[in-house]
Amino acid sequence: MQDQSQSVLANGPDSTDISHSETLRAQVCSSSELAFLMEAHDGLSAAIAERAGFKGLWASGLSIACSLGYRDANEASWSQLVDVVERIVDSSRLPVLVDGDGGFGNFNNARLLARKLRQRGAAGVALEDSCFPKINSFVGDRHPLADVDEFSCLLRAVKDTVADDLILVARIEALIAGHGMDEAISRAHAYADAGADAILIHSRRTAADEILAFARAWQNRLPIVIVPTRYYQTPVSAYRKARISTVIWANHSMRAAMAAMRQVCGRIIAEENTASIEPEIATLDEVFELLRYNELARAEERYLPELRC
Ligand code: SPV
Ligand code: MG
Repeated sequence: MQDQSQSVLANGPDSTDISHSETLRAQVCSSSELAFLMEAHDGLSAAIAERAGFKGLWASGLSIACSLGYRDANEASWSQLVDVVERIVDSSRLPVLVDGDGGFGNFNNARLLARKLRQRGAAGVALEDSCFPKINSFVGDRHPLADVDEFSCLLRAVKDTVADDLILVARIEALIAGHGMDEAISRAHAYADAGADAILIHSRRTAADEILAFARAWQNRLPIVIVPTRYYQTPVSAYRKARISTVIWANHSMRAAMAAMRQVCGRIIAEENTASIEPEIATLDEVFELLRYNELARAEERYLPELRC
């Protein structure tokens, strides 16, 4: 049974003895166990993921953009991202790996982003070698890659700025951009040399063949992180066998929420009544319990004694 007094709205990163980055490093970088990171795009989705039993969170650029009504094309600013990350961090005790896109500019923007993410209690940042403004990896065919030397220097600048306070995941978009495995592997080596802690290799195929081929060629020089959004049919046993380090379930809470909201809106429009949907949606008591309204009531007893009369 989870300690409910700590689960949601804890005091952020200071409330734990071990730093979030150490926890994430243990999961992503030094564990022989396959780790899972669950997408969160706000405080509520973070709290729900923690309650479900996940041990780490992915602050997804796509899902955060979507929840703000933006496209995943750097329409949300870095400061909007940082603000949402703060809510995610504050709403669970889990380490949060933040999707930092391409760093929102050059090395200077990327190291500023990393510094701000550290201040807000993130555990790590993933930076991808796409050009600003990026577009989601599954949209269209135009995915120009950043220059490998420039992106390596950007990673170096981030590492020099945040050292081990944030896990630095270098994400390779070469396969998304239509380049071959050689390009992906040579970029991975360049990013490892630049100080990355782990490599995220992304693929838009519906089978995991590219990812597994990458893992074979890479030979575990650094831990591998994957995002099986399109190749969801592959069982995770294949990733364990390939010694993949971390699987990110990148957008499933956002998509589940979208489907549920669409359905409920449609039914209320059609039925002009909520009676039939009541049994299918979260009760208000569940909302109050998850967000620990009881803690507030106890605090009022303590700090607002006049309420007693
Ligand atoms: C995200 O969740 O924003 C990601 C993963 O970057 S993907 O959408 O698959 O590119
Ligand atoms: Mg993204």
